Amino acid sequence: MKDASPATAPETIYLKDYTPFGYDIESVHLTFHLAPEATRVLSKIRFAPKADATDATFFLHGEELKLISAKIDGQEVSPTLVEGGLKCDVPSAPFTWEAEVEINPAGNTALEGLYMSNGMYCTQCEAEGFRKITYYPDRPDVMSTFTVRIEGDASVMLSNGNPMGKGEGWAEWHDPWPKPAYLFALVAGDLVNHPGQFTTKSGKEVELNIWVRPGDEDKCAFGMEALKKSMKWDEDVYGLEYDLELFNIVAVDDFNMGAMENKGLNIFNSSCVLASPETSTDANFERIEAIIAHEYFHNWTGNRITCRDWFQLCLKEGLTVFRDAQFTADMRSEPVKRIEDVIALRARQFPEDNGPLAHPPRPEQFQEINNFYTATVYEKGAEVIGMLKRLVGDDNYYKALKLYFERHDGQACTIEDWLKVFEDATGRDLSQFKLWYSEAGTPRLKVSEDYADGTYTLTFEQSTPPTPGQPQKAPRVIPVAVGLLSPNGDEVRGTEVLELTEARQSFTFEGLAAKPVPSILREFSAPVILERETTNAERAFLLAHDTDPFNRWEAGNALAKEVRVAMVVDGATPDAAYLDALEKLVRDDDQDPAFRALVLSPPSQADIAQTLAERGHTPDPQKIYDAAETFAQTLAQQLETSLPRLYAATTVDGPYRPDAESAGKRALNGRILSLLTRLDGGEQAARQYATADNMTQQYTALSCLMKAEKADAQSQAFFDQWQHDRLVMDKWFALQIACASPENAAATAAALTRHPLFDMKNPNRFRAVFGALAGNHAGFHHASGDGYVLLADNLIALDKLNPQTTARMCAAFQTWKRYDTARQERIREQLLRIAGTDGLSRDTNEMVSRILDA
Ligand code: 0A1
Ligand code: ZN
Repeated sequence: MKDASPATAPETIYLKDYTPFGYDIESVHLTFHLAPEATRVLSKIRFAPKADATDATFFLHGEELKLISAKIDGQEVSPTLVEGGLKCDVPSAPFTWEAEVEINPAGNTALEGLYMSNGMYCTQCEAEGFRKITYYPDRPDVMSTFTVRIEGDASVMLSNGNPMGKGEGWAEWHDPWPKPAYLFALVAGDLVNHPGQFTTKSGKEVELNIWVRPGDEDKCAFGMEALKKSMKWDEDVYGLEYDLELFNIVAVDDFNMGAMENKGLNIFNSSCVLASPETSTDANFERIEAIIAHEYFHNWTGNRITCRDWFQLCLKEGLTVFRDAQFTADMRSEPVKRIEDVIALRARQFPEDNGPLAHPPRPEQFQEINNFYTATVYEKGAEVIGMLKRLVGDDNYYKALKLYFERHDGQACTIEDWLKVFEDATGRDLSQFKLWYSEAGTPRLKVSEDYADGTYTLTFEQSTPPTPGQPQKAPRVIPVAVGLLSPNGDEVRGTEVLELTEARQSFTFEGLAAKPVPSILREFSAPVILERETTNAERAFLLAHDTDPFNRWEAGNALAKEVRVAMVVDGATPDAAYLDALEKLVRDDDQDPAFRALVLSPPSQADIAQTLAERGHTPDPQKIYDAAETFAQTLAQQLETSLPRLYAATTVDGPYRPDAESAGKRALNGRILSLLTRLDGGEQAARQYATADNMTQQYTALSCLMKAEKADAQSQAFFDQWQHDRLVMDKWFALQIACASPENAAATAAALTRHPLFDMKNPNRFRAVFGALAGNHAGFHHASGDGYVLLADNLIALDKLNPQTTARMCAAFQTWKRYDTARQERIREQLLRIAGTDGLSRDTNEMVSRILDA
């Protein structure tokens, strides 16, 4: 009798088990015969056994491949097919491996490997997608040059590197730079291009192209300018020049992430490259500029220097996010960018770092690497570099980076290599600093103060709560930027960076005539949670007087949170002093409109829930929602007489321009319109909707009307106007759910999943609906539990098609332990239902198990 075989437990991969591959690859030749359901891929790879190999096993990764034939040095061989690939006996001297496989791009809904999107062939190989194209050592430390021949009937056929030739039905490409397989790309389709040109600082001419579907060519100009600005900026700031004759960008509609930095052939989610004033908001323009820069910057930080293994992902991602943030700060406004980044960090990374999915920027184990493209690896990874730069100073930072590029160009590196460069360039010991890479969790920084006889003392106590697998935490190096203000508002000590290294540490400031007001953690100099007993009066004082714009915003933000917490916990009424401070600010034309818009933007309801949880309360989503509504209504009433005038004064007339200054003004105008809509029943918003000639103003007006439940006509008009445009339709889907009242959110989302334009296979559309549902805090967490059930139903359905996007969306449940037992029970039920689904993917299984383990 045959035993019932137990379900195989998913394998866990550990950093400590790293072993190099036993072979070098001298060259790779690939030939693709494209056909939607049966593409043939021929590979010809020159392998050389390494003299010092510790493991000579010849294992090639391969998944979902039909092996047609394999040869070594021209002789047919019969490799052994094993779980996840094949093994073969190979010669002990250099040899040529040839294989022919068949794959099915049209049936590939996971969007990893070679797949089809609207009739176009495209690839996504990071992290481990190349193994779905052919048998190969699919690991980032195996690097080679690639020569690619594509045969098919598409008018445009692209791959990495420089073009070698093309004719009727074929094209050939050669990439001279050795690269890992995850940077391989191929695109074939009937595409049109928006061309451009860039001359590098050493005088090399580079041809640029953005390739899109016919009809989208009028949405490429902004992306092209962003690309040229990025190329110039990387030369000016980091001295880094582009290294091929050609740089191609392709827009695809079906894509799991934002974009991908394949060498010389970046592939973009169309939402992250296509832009026009009529169809894109200011926020879209800013994001597109940043993502184009990010992918371009990867050419050096990621491609020329790559990662030894996937545990080192933050080596390329943290650094590249840090670089794109520097770029945006330079192109736009430094303080505004910093504030936006901190808002995003708190919204996405803090919940991760303080919940069941917490992991260090460099994790030490995973089951599915795709689950580690996280806010911790990306955004906290960038914060860590920001701290390093602050600790060593700007000059030393650029000196270390110069050394990094000199020493490691062409290599696959580790975090140790990265830190060693800083140690060698500066003479500094970074062993304690390294804890930021190896330990998870957001440090708490308790601050107390003392003043006597002209001497002011600040005492810091740091501690980091336990995280999964890491119960004990050691003190970290924390750079705390501090300035001191005198009671009359003058700055008596400019910004100084205090370097914390111990669990408890004091710093003194002498010669102060009066007890100062401290401005701590200026520019958010470290990703920590500051805990300090202070008063609303002092926060209002800092909001009015701090010279550090970040901390001025932070003071306002802290006040906004305190006021809402008091409303939720004690049933307080909105704080009058805070309302006055906001009124003063909104009228203060000397202040940057973008800054005023940020201070006027309420903290998110999820953020209030997190703050309540940190203070030991169980957040009630409905009460948080009610407090937000009451506060906004009270503020609107307080400003009642001046709102129409303020609205008129901040309206941006004239042709739309996406620059930061105009966008800042429109953001302020939008905040004012949302307050005004609470009083005028939507009159002004309807007028703005009717006359808007750009998406920012149209979208803002529509969202105000939807929130007021006065948008029936406009919502239909918007649909009629834009139903042909996929990206605008994503907005229409998302907005209805984001603006729905708590009791209607799940039903609105459910209805939209039945809309003819809902397409589960398109990640953008799925995220539009379910990202909006999860983002509607009170709606998703409505006591009925309907939001949880709807999301779980759809995750179960999506997992069969696209595990990667399903797994990422599971994070909506990660904060479940902060809510009351009834909600916890409802969420747990759904998590268990997902976990119990037959044939659940490894991706989703890992996420759900980690969340359940909380
Ligand atoms: N390296 C890309 C992000 C990316 C990661 C994985 C992908 O598919 C699984 C796709 C893109 C970046 O940082 O932009
Ligand atoms: Zn990246």
